[in-house]
Amino acid sequence: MTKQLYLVTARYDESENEFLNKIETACANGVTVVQLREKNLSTRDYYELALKVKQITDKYDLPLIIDDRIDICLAVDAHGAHIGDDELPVKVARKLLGKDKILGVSAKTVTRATEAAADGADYLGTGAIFPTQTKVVTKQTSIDTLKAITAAVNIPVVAIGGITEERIDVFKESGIVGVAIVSEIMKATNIAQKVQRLKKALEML
Ligand code: TZP
Repeated sequence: MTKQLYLVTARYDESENEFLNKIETACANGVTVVQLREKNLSTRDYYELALKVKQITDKYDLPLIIDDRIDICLAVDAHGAHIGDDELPVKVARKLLGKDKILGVSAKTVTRATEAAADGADYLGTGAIFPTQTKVVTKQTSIDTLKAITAAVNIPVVAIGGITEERIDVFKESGIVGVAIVSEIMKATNIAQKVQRLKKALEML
């Protein structure tokens, strides 16, 4: 089955228009999901940005997931929200989101993964698999742990962290449904080409 290419956004030193254009290029060239991930915006700014990103994802008929913020997910009627260890308990997040929204949960261990699945997660994000400059990561997640997680749950798992075109091979037979990527796409000099090449690499899994 075709693997998911899950774009997680990051804004660098660029205008909002450039940022939105990058997302649009990625959508036009084959990413299958977009997660808007902002850590330092005010609620109002996050909301306004989410509305703009949703116009793009709607145009390409792609799901939009909002990182960390269930309120913003609901406010802009995004498809779902993604939460990490420091956010609300999974059960509570599920209750707030309702049944119809997608709930993604970060899980680095088998215990966290099985609990999250039991508590209502729709999919898991597991990593960081490789070193990453996008997030401070205290401990990387091994491919063996990733495989143990995919074997332990019956919800989809996406791998994240330092994933590049050249590294996609390592996910052969890992049981993942796809990869989540920030900088390899958002920092690419040619995003259209990068996304197409990542898609090609994913076809080999
Ligand atoms: N969670 C684990 S690693 C990571 C997140 C959000 C960042 C991944 O970014 P990149 O640039 O693809 O390494």
